[in-house]
Amino acid sequence: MKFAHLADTHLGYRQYGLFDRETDFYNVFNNIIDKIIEERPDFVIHSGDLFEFSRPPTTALLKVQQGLLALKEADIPVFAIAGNHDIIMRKNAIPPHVLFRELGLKVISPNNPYFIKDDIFIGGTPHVSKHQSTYLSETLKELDQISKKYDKRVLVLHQGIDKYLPFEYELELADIPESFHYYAMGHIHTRITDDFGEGKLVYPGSTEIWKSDELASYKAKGKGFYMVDMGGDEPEIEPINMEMGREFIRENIYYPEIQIEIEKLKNYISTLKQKPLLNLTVEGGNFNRSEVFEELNNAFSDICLSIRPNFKSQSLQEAEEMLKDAGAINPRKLLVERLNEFEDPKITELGLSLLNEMSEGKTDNAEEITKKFYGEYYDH
Ligand SMILES: [Mn+2]
Repeated sequence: MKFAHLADTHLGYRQYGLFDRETDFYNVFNNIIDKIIEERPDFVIHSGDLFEFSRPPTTALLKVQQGLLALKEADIPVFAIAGNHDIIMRKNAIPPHVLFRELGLKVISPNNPYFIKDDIFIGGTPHVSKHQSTYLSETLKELDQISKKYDKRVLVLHQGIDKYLPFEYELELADIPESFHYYAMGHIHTRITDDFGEGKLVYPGSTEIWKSDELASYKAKGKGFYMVDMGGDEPEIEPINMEMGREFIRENIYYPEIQIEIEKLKNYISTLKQKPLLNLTVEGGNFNRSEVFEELNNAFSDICLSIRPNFKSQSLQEAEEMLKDAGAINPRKLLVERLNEFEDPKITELGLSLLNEMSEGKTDNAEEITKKFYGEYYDH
């Protein structure tokens, strides 16, 4: 008895507003469906964030329809939960997943908290916010009770756990029942496999680079999905790596050597099959930002999909150091004072994280944080 486990496909996400990036996410999804059919599992589990939004673009819906149709023809059912991205934070909210029930998508929800497939218990809950932690622990207790009637038990969740996500978790490891054989997790975009209770706890990770800081873990651990064999006493897991067509280049360039660095990068980029995404930080020495910006644009605009430069000239670095030493102005302290006037810790937290990201020039991170904030608290 084998199944495929994936999560965080984020279909419909248009990174940096680029149509090609939206297509990249679709392409890897298509490739995964083909690979799953080749692997011939008995079923598939998708642990949430199938879509980027609770109201996905039509193309994203179409890609899922085509994928599910192919799996249905291969007689492979799919069990899924909604993640924090594809659910509206409202009671009795309906995720877009329900559109595909006729195509063999079994939606695990408060109304249908579990399914039995060939004597395997597959149960869970859609993403639950930190404010509903009591509901979450009660649901877990109920699932634990019901599942005990079955020999093989799989728990499907889309949550951050304190052990792996210490600053943003909704669930503590201690609150998870230990009686399941496989914990099919979603939410954390890095691949994680761990021993837990009687079995394995697995985050398959996102299938594409959703945020540029996922690059390091992608290089170290790869991206893709897992094949899980439930035949033995303990599940056996095998990572299946998917090739990503497009490269993400993140480099620091020392300004005095900018010409040499540009040539090196151009040579490297000429070896790539697809235009890469280029994330450059120019630092050291005194330089004129707009001149360097133009220089980078001239060098790379035709051969890269996008160029995102950050600049840190010596004078700026020195000024920052001086301010720190003098302790005269503390923008962070001033900001917190003003934000506290809203009397809402969520807003203070939002303001501070935006300050952090934007003072490092990470505008894409700031954009994600803002979207997520509005998605969680104001998307009705
Ligand atoms: Mn996600």
